Amino acid sequence: MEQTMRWFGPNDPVSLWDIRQAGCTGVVTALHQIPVGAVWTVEAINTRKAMIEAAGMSWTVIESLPVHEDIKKQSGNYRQYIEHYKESLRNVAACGLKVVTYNFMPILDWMRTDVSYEMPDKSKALYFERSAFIAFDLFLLKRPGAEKDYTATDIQKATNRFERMNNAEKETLFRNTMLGLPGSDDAFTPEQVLTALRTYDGIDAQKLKQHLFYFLQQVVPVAEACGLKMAIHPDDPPYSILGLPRIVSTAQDVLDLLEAAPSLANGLCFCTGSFGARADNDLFTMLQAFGDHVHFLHLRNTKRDAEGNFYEADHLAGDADMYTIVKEVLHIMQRRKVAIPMRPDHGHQMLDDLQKKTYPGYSAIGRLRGLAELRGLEMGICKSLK
Ligand code: DNO
Repeated sequence: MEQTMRWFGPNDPVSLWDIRQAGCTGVVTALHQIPVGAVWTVEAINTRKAMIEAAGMSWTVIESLPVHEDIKKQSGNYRQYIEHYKESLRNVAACGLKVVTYNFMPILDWMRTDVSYEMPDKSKALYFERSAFIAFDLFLLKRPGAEKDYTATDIQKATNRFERMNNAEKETLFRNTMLGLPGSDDAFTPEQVLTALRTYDGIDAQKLKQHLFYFLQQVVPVAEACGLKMAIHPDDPPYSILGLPRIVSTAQDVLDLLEAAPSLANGLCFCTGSFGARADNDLFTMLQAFGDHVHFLHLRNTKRDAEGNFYEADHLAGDADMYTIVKEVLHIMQRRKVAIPMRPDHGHQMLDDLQKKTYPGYSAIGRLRGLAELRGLEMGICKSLK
């Protein structure tokens, strides 16, 4: 696998040299400064590429080339935004890049209730606590009609959970859930979220899928023609939240989107942490089935419990059997004769990083630990296969 780490650009407290010292040959990044929907110019792409190359690495994957909300809703200027997307793809390819990650989650990207959940070794992890999330939805965001999405038991548990929280805990929960998009420092306000949620009235999962399929039918041929691979990131967590449809959560969802635009350029960012947060996703079978379409890997691990909570476990711990997964990835790479880029993800905040301010999940040392473990696992399997 090609070893990479995500870099949020020149403002990231983790430097390119830190990433190089972690043993990476590739960097995963995006032009976060360009507003969603605007064209990425060749000049802007090349400037970023040169920075990465000056640190002795290559820009292996774009994460993400974000999809404008109008495209997801097929509203407003969506046709123009699709044309912009195509132009960005052509520019990216002209600069020699090969893989483009994106997602189709309405409004929000990943969601956690706690970004400094203390582990037994005193490192800090990201955590999704179901009752806290429901409490946020019902009592902090106060989303109209939210009660309809939950059972009476869910609501009771969330009420008890909320009553036990002091004001500081309520504020932290609110801040964590409203963190905004990865790579941005801006949090959403409840009013902004409620207004945005209303714009999805009338868009159910079936409709959102149609919008995704239309988008794919438009952009995949362009990607294919210019030698790019598209890699959609699954929903995180992999189910509907805040009443919004989510449509890249299961094996069936993946089958549907691959069928909608048949091409090897229509592919996946196979995120073991996101898919793995659902007990009914069998990661190994999914990898076997979709191996030809896996163009990027997020190899992180989550630990679920019966209540629907999950935390980010150490990369080789948690519910995903990393040994079986990496072994299958090695088979896929042998068959396809490629090195699939991978990155560790959502490392624990630990050691010196406990004192630093970094993007949640993206401190250096925890990811370095994950990467080192995965690198060793890969080498061990490789040698034993010979
Ligand atoms: C979280 C990331 C996601 C991912 C996007 C891809 O840490 O894995 O935010 O970058 O969903 O578009």
